[in-house]
Amino acid sequence: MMTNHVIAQLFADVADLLEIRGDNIHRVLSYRKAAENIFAHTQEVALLRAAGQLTSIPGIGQTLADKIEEMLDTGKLDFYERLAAEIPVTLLELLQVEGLGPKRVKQVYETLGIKTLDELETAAKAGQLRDLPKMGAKSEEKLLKNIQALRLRGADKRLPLGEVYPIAQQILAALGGMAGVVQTAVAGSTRRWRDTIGDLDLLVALDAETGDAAAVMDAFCALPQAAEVAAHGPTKSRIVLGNGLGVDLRVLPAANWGTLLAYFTGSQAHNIRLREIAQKQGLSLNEYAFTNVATGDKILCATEEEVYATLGLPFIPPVLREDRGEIEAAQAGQLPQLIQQSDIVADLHMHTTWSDGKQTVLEMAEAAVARGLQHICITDHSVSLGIANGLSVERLRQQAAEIRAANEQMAGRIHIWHGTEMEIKADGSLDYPDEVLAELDFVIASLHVSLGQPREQMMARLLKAIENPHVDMIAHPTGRLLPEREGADLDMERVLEAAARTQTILEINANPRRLDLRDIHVRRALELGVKLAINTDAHHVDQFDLLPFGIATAQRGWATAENVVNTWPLEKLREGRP
Ligand code: DGT
Ligand code: CA
Ligand code: CA
Ligand code: ZN
Repeated sequence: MMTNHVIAQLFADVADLLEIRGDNIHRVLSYRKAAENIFAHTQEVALLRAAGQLTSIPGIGQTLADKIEEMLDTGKLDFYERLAAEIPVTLLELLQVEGLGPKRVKQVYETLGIKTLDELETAAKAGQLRDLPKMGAKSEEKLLKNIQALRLRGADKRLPLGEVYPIAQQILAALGGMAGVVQTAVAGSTRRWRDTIGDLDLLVALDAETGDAAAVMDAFCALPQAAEVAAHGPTKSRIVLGNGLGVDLRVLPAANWGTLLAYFTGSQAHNIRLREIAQKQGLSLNEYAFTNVATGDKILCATEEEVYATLGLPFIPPVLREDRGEIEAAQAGQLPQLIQQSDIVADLHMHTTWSDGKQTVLEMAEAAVARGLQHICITDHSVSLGIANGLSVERLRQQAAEIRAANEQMAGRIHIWHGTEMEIKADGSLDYPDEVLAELDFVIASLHVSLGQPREQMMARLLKAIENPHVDMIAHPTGRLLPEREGADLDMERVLEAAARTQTILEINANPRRLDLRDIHVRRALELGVKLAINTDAHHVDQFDLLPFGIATAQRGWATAENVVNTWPLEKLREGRP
């Protein structure tokens, strides 16, 4: 079956093959972006086609729509077949080797006939690569190391943002204290708060007088976290950490900071759009500066605001920089007023010692007060989730009494709702009967078990929960776990439509292992009028601090404060409940 997944993979391969062939970068990117958008699209491409709506997918114009129709009709893509006849598709695996770009892949293929990773490794071991232009014995040795590293980590391994973020903070703290360092920043996908990270990009700005780039580079390469130094240069170095994460560091004078930060924050697709706007103004743009093409004059930007202002644009927050319409919105003065953490007054999903949480109701309440929350909802697991010590109806009622007492004790400093995180069982039934649900302030339904069931079965389970009038919210709807578990096979469009129709809230689970709903589903949910929640699902008071990951995911889906029920005060949430 030509699922979105299969179509996206074919387009991604076409992009890579075109790049190896040396095609126009715009053409390459149009296929690559189409692949990303199709992969993440909530609606099945086959259904969109039937409705004549293929071009409603971002990045799909008539040309690509025709290609999709061809794939759906014939099960293959003639353009891909022709490329594959011209360029061996085994070259695609070579692109996974760190530091091996399409130009080099083309070169080793054309000059040495190397088509596979094994052949490349054999050639490197035999010393056959060192004499190629711009190679050398050292580069050859590094390439061999990178081939072996690839075999160890496996292709395309991305780490969850939650693992990368603290590492970034640690390294920047170590470098930020050095003499002559004016500013440090994370860049790349980490600064854009993407859910998974290919490699970490770090930047350091130096004082023109006192800055010492070589000292910063030495300190970076000597970090205790560095398992390996992949490159050690005067302004650019790369280390690899024990967990396989590559970390790039670049050092530049503070006067270039704005263009540097913008360039390395990306995304690449966003950057290309910025450069096109610059070109229309007779400017070129790279990481160092704008250059007036006619006069050669440079415009240095010390801040990103200056970069965008030079292009006649308002500042575009990094979370939006994916070329998903943010440039057009900025040009029209219609960037969304993104939700901020300071807008949040409630957390509606958390656990206590009643099930598998580490703290009591009162301890969670105190921790929530300390974080400025006005109301929280205690949602321990339900009876069938035995491994999490789920609550029987009897224990649920005992808990209600404890929460009443806790509310009295908190004396208005915070309000505690009594809820549940109820299992949607493998057979599709719900874990508590309706009359028990009716006693609760807030009912979450969740999928934790048998996530591998076929789509129709998963959909039936989830839709039944959404349709139940007592269910207020669905937690982490797909059940994905980053980086290893993809989540249930759901027709997200139908899920979102049902949630909109029944006014069921969908959660953005802030835990960085989940970030579920993901950004693109958030965006579509908002288009359909679905209400969202951002919850930490804290099992420990420290996990309240995971909230920024949820906020960023909401922002990446263009959410404003009004879209998110956690910004609503107590009374509004009480009344707004279906
Ligand atoms: P990742 O590492 O796969 O999670 O994603 P990024 O976005 O961090 O990508 P990375 O590390 O390859 O590059 C960091 C940024 O540097 C990227 O977002 C934009 C910029 N950049 C890298 N390569 C290119 C390029 O070939 N052209 C342009 N315009 N920008 C690039
Ligand atoms: Ca990166
Ligand atoms: Ca990088
Ligand atoms: Zn939970």
